[in-house]
Amino acid sequence: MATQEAHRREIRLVSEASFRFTHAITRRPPRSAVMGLRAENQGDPDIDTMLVHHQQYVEAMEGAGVSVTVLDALEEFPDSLFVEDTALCLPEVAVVLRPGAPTRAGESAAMAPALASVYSTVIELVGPGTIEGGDILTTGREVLVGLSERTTLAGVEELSKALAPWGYSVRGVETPAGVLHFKTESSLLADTTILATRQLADSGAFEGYTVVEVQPGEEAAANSIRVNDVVFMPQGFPGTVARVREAGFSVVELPNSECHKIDGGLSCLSLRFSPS
Ligand code: CIR
Repeated sequence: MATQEAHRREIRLVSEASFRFTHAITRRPPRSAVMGLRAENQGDPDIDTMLVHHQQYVEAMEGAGVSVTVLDALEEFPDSLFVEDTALCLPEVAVVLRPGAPTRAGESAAMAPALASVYSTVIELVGPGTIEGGDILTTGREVLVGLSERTTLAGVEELSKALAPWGYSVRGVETPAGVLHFKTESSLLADTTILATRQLADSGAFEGYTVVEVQPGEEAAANSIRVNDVVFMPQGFPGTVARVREAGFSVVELPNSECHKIDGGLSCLSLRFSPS
């Protein structure tokens, strides 16, 4: 009986690995973030406000039971606060990625030592493809990778080969034209439940998954993050927050106005993981 119970608990833990996290790595926003990449000009971010929001983000993660490392700001890389794009962290292995934006390519090497301090196995992709973490959605079933202007087929193939020894299945899908990253428009809520914009839900990428659609007009709410028992969502999207609560999830709203001006969502601000 006790063995069966332990086995059931192990299955539950394994299947929740995509949103149960003990650790996170973030990087303090640099003053140079005023020069961060963006598709449209929505005005420069106010860095003092961004720093306040970042601190709130770190405290919210800690409140969800995560031990958070805050790395020093890197002034030479204006987008370096968006650490998610530099690595993929799975329980067994961390993969150092290859950002496709030329101004961001050097951010990965700066992240590698922090990963080596917590993981016994760290792999570095060597190219020639490129792949950014914002295009990678790890579910309870597979690793979905959106092909985008930053993530190439060669990058997806290299990741797929790198993860094969651990039995991960990597599936390349399309990121809609004009959308920065696959996760700009989608997030994991539970193992097989995804929050997505209607555009992405209609793309066919989520066949076999339950999809909660963001309220039309609230597309930026699609970049949220499930962390342990909470879903962190950006402030200002009440219709979508109501839908996520209705679907049975606990929501904590966080301010993200300044990162939004340089196309950054909540997921971009951390690498979240539980090394095994
Ligand atoms: C960029 O264009 O690379 C940054 N300004 C925003 C990166 C957002 N990262 C993410 O969605 N994972």
